Amino acid sequence: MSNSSSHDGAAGARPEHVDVVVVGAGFAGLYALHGLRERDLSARAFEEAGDVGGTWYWNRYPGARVDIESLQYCFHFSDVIREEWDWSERYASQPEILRYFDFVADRFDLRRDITFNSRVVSAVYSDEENLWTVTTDKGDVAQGTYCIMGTGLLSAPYQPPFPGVEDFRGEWYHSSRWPHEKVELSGKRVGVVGTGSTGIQIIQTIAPEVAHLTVFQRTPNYATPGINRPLSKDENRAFNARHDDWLREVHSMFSGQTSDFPAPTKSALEDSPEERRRWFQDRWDNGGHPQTLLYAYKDLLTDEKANETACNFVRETIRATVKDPVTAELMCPKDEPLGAKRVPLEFGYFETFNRDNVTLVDVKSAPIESFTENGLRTTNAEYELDVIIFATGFDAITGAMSAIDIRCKGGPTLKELWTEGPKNYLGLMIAGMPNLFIINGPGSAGIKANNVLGVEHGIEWALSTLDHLVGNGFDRIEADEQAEDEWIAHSNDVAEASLVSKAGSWYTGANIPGKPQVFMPYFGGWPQYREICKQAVADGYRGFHLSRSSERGDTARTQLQAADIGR
Ligand code: NA7
Repeated sequence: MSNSSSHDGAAGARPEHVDVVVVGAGFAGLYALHGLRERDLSARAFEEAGDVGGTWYWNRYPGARVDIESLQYCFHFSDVIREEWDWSERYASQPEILRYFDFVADRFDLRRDITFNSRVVSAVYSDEENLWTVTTDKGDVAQGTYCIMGTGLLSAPYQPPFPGVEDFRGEWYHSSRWPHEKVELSGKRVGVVGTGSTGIQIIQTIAPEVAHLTVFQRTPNYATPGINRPLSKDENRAFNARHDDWLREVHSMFSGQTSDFPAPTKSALEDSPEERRRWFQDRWDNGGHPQTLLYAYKDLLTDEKANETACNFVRETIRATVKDPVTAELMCPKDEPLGAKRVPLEFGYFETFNRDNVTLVDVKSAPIESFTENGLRTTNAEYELDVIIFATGFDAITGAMSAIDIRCKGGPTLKELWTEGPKNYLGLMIAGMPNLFIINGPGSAGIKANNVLGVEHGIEWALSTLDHLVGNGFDRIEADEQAEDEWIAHSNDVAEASLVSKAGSWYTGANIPGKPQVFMPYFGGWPQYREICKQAVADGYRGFHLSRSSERGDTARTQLQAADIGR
């Protein structure tokens, strides 16, 4: 298809004309480029980072590791990739995942369509021309009929605006902007702010190396054990041999992940306390994200009393592990259900607090006020530190897209459209933003399931939609506003019916001051989500408007054009 004007990536280059402009070179961007090339559709991808990898390019802090089993957390669309790549650990480390990205990019020769070190600052759609114009901070411009936003869930770091940073004489880092060169921590007094998944990984990794570690904790987390181990070539092969069966199974799982345990059928309240304890202990000892405690019983995410039994199990385990009773009590999460926040995986985290060189500081009762020349000051003490690490999370799910000036010419920006929360239809498209595909964005079930499956679903939906548009002479698709409202109402209903919306977190936007608070992932379950998306297509792209530029103004609902589909 179209590709005019050579692209040299230089500032001020004239617009490159392609069929599809892709934003990002993480899982979504790479799969999009591969799929587009297979269809002979031209593409240009822009990536802020210096190479492929998305969140795995940036999050190179000590101890960074995936919290979904490596065999599941990877591309599933390609036999070639699976056959030529072996994972070396149950939970791969960040360097190994980055090597995987490098391998995929090389294997499919994807880098030639990517401009690196170039951050997209605007994406503007012209209704007249049916064209997206995407511009970067380096002055690169690409124009295409379609735009795929593969900007990632966790790519806009959040740094609390503590005053006095310019006074601090030591070094400080955000976990998600970790330097490429080694940061020397040995023999230093190090402070870590934040005890989410990232903080936990950093703390358990650096504690043995540093002179002293001060952990600034605002809210404790129900972390559960990962139980990592090496994976042999044979285990990789065995997984590949049953890959088709695995795919069928995973697509039938509410959680979008498979585990060593069968799907739960019992209520937690049906078992005696002793039976429950054994049941939980089995899963705890096996480790792993979905199969830990959340899916030990069928009602842990829907019934507060059932959930509390699992919370108590985790608290008892923390109290039995952390020797200092005051520290142990501070580390026990209270007043929030297990699973409402994403459950971090830990690898010796709780034991870390038995070390003499580790101190826990409760910054809920005495919040951090400012940096000082020598460290950090809370409302009741000053802490002298050589290095401060912020593991304070992300403006998740919407942050990266909202940072881009995305709009239709003359219309509101996406950020303005989302002032009350991120409206969208099926987590795939947005009313008022034609031909813009969002991948694993708000409204997608992939966020709560396995993110890579979510990405593959979003990209495959976009690619098959492009096939449909091209094959039927359409060149414009847009979500219907009413369909969007109905989807958001349904999404809110399913979230409300469970316990997942009962705690503030990056899922709800509560971690970012001033951000509208809505439960952003779809929580009707992975199979139901896939089925709803599939059914919308089968019903003639129900809830979308498809049209041809040559018939501008023709906005007839696509149900009326159902006869065209499948021609
Ligand atoms: P999270 O899970 O959002 O955790 C951020 C942590 O930072 C959390 O403990 C916060 O405490 C803490 N935080 C944020 N602001 C402050 C201030 N001002 N003072 C003290 N502490 C603060 O981000 P992660 O990077 O750990 O994990 C994100 C996802 O990445 C994770 O779920 C995995 O999927 C991978 P709070 O809980 O808000 O009280």
